[in-house]
Amino acid sequence: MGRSFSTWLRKRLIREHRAKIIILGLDAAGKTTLTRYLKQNEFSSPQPTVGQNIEVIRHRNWNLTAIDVAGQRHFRFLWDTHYRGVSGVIFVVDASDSFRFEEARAVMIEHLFENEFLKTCPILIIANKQDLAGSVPAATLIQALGLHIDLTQHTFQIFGCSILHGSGIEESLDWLISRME
Ligand code: G3D
Repeated sequence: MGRSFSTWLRKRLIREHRAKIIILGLDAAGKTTLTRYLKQNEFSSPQPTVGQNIEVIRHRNWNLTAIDVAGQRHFRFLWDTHYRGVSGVIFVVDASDSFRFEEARAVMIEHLFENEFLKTCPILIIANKQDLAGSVPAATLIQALGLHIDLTQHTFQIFGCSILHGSGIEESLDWLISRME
């Protein structure tokens, strides 16, 4: 499928309130928990993802095909196969795990900022696990991940969330779809 056909299809689907979104982040950030939460509207502890999970999620009057790709280093090459036709990106960060912020930043630079396919996609960053003591608030995470330096060419927003408590998720998804329209 050529790039122009892919762009045409993406725009047409968006007019019909349908879109493909991709959920990325390091392993254990909460990607699968988020995907399940969006599907079932409740928290459940998942099994680790092998490969990817694909779910159709209904949010407001949108149908979102969400692709949750395994975050372990040896699965990250698989991310490349999903970028075409994506209208929005969710990048989940475990805001309580400051030891991995540097790794998260490196992955964002490699897979998001230098990615031809995602140049025009809005990027929603979820600072997850706000319920845990020691988790970093969204504003601090922007600095810790260097987003104010690296993300100047992209439309992005960061939301502090706890999937466990169901807080921050609705608003963050509202922002994403508002930027895809
Ligand atoms: P991944 O898909 O990014 O690899 P998972 O991550 O969705 O498998 O989640 C990893 C662990 O984080 C899971 O715990 C999950 O329950 C937990 N988790 C996800 N979101 C939250 C949250 O908002 N708060 C807290 N406290 N924990 C969360 P286990 O114990 O199954 O490894």
